[in-house]
Amino acid sequence: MQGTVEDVDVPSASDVLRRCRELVRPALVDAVGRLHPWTGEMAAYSLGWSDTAGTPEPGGSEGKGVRQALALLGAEAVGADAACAVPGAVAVELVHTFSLLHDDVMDADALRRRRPAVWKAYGTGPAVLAGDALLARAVTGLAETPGHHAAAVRRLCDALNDLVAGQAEDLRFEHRPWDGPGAVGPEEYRSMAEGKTGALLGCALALGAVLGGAPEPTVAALDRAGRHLGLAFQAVDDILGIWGDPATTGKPVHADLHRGKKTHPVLAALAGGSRAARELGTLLASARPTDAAAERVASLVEEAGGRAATRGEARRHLDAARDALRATPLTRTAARELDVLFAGLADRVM
Ligand code: GRG
Repeated sequence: MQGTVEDVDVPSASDVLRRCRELVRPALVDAVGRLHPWTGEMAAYSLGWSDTAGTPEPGGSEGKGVRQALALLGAEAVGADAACAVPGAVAVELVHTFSLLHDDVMDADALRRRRPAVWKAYGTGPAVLAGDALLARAVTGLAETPGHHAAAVRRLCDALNDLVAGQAEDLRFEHRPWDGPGAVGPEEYRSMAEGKTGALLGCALALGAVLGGAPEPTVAALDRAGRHLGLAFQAVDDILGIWGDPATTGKPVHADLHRGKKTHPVLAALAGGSRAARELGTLLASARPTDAAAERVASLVEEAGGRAATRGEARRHLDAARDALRATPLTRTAARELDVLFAGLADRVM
């Protein structure tokens, strides 16, 4: 994730993420330190700070920190100091961590950020409880923030409801057929992805603006930009789930194919109606793919144009996210950093 050559004074997406992680880290450590020691240990493990014995692991398997960065940049973009958005950044990062923890339980995904998922390392019950603790801490921390806290909590709660709805759709789609009248359509996919992924990215940007004292139209524009970014982000996530390198993504490849997840590349491939699409449809209708069949499914999806169509989808939502930013008066430096970050996330490999 690099800055462009002509923007020598604009940091790369990785630089932006690193700067924001460093600003948020003390408050995030403080928030996790307020949890019950057992849930705190699991939270620290899931954040990549320690191993399963609670021993600190500097340089462990941290996430990218996208949501915390968006919250800080949201505040800077409306002319406020990033410090005012730190409680919002902590809240969205805790909610994100919580949602990954519960998602891994629901999907029975054993690997996360190159390590055993929390439920694999500690057990399902403890992992669910650690997620609950993170959610409770996220809401409490934001409610305790002086100034604008009611509007901020409201924003977070709206995003939480969207997340639940998106996740519900995602799980229900697994039981829908691949084609015919019950098949998942493009609009249904989009609504699911916006809820599951876009809502929290939009909320992160909007929270920064709320805590920075921005007027409602600016907050709404940043929320819109984040939601489009989320749709691009989810499209890329779907691509990485089929063609990503597990050593880089830290997650097993083809897990979505094995579960019958209705991801964008597969849906787009099937919609093409080509010979490869018909073979793909037959293969998917026969059974959940085994490892060998998943390889064949992946190449048919590619041949039927599913990967290219999903790249296009990511590009369209990235453009829409940038348009939403450009239509809003924002400070120049933060707007450029957001632009670089958005582009880096749409091109990411992890
Ligand atoms: C909010 C009450 C409530 C429930 C949550 C479990 C659940 C319901 C929702 C799942 C949402 C989910 C896990 C969506 C996937 C979003 C996504 C693409 C995650 C990957 O994000 P990255 O790449 O991860 O930013 P890192 O590891 O970098 O932090």
